Amino acid sequence: MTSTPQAVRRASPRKRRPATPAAPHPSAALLPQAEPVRLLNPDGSPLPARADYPEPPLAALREMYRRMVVGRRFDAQATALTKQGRLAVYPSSRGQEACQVGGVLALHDDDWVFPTYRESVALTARGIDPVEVLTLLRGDWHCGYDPAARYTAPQCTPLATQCVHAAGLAYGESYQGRDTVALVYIGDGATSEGDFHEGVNFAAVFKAPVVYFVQNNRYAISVPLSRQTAAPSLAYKGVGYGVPSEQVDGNDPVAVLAVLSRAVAHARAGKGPFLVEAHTYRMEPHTNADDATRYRDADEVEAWRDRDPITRLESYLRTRDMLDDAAVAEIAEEAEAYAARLRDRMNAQPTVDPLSLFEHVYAQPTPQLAEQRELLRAELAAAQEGDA
Ligand SMILES: Cc1ncc(C[n+]2csc(CCOP(=O)(O)OP(=O)(O)O)c2C)c(N)n1
Ligand SMILES: [Mg+2]
Repeated sequence: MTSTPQAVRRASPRKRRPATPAAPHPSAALLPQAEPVRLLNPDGSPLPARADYPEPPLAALREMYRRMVVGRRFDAQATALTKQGRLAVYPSSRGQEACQVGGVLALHDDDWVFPTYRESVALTARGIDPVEVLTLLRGDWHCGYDPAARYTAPQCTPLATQCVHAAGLAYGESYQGRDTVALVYIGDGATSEGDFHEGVNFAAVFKAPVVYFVQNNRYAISVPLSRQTAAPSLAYKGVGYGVPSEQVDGNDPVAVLAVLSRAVAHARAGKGPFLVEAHTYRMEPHTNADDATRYRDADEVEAWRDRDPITRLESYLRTRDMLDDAAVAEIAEEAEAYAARLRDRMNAQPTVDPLSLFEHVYAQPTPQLAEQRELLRAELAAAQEGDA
């Protein structure tokens, strides 16, 4: 029996049209790479070179090392000054030095920095007098340095408000035909604030040249990252606003400088804002007033000690003949002298008059402020009498 035409049709292979390749999703160009960019292993040995993030010049990396070492010594000194009653409070950035210094080195001197309370090391790395940097943290009513002369906004304590300030300044600069870039330092927790989203959105719509640099140090005081976000990376927060982004190993100084340099170049070229998330870790408590043992394990802290950004860069620079024992000792001595000078000058600083808190708030103090001022004045007088 011969087969039916239907059976023949079923047996013959189907001719398929070649599939048209799917167009790339429009957001693909905005998303960060799946893994944080890394150019050094944790032991400082180099990873293969990459075309998208060329290694910064060795001289810049050596200067980065110097500023990181001096910055860490400054940071330890500032913590000690809180114990001596010379500072009201100090948020340490120990462990985050690659981010602190990398952000500054990626900029021109007349680009703007918008720091938070945690960026004292970034500001000293920018060349601002350390006594001026610590003025606010000593409890004074002003930020200590001249923001316009230093192209550096006051250290911002209300979370994320600097995101909108930076968008406005950067937009104003580009509107006036200047190619200034504004770099915003912001923490992981603060990306949950409305001002972060409003700032990023404004900057994107108006193509303001801002680099939003998120130092994800895993905690917002005691709140771990997992309680802040379900996103795979904080850098994903850019895509909804049309902002390209990248994530980087924040304890790899070479990668941090490479990624930030590219982000700054993007903003300076008039392409609008860029978002970088650096994965790093806060080695110390939130501030000297915090007890981090109440919410995190010592093992976790120890694991991050092995990824220290300073020893990582030091061993890399040694293999590239950019550092030897003598140079390391010389930089350590420089850091020691820097801390000693700071200590002496802070000890000579006048104590801040608590009543100055009420000045410069309003031209005409409100009745409530006047009342509070009188209460404080009476309390201080009573305390003085008690001391006598
Ligand atoms: C608008 C506002 N809300 C709350 C606070 C209190 N506060 C100070 S620091 C902080 C945590 C911020 O964490 P993160 O943004 O991750 O920065 P980090 O301190 O880790 O550098 C909070 C909630 C604040 N300063 N401002
Ligand atoms: Mg944080």
